[in-house]
Amino acid sequence: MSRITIALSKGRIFTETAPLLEAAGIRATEDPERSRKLVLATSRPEVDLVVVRASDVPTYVRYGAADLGIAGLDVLREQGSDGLYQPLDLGIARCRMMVAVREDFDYLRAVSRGGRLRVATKYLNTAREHFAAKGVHVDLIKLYGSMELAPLVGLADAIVDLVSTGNTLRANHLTEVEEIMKVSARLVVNQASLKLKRALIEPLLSAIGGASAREAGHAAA
Ligand code: PRT
Ligand code: MG
Repeated sequence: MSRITIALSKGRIFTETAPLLEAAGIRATEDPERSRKLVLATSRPEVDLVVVRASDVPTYVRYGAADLGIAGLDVLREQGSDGLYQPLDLGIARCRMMVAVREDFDYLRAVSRGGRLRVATKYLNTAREHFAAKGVHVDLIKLYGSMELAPLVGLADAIVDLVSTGNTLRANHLTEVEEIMKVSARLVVNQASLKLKRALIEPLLSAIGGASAREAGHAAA
């Protein structure tokens, strides 16, 4: 019998995905937040979960080390989704990718003067495309986290980062000036797996898709 491996990250993606997987009869037999195991068995003997960094999910799926994966649109857009079939918007882990600056920084003036803007981000490709489309010249500074600090200490004029409640920006006297895109988690599938394991994967996609549509309906109600 063929097996299915699903790659996902712990934290908010795992927490918000768990009810959707449950609808497909998939429940992890151990809590990934507590376990040190990286391969988790599930209530379905033919399905395993692999717990990886959020930004590593597309890599596992692209190479077929995982058949399915759950990743934010931020990660997929930044890395490109070549070789990945992207059938489902799960509507979870929602946030938006924003340009933000210090409250006392005049962004419109800086942009209209045509000078170079220093932008710190971990999303280099997405930021480069966004500012190129606007005709704004930028010097990009790659960071791996805590982007919000960069404008406070003079490392950058602006950041490109994810925002959900806006609390982190407010706490650091930063403000949103542009939305780059709305983000939610997507289910991605390895294209060869989809062909070779269609009989296993298609029912999973419809159970997970059905559950996310029901959750969206409840959220809207
Ligand atoms: O933490 P690690 O470095 O391992 O990886 P990661 O940060 O990519 O993983 P994780 O679990 O933090 O995020 C996984 C995915 O969740 C992201 O790829 C997004 O698609 C999605 N997501 C949804 C978010 C947020 N909301 C979010 N608010 N990811 C990060 N944040 C951060 C944001 O970067 C900022 O620092 O939360 C902070 C802002 O939150 P608010 O509520 O204060 O606005
Ligand atoms: Mg994080």
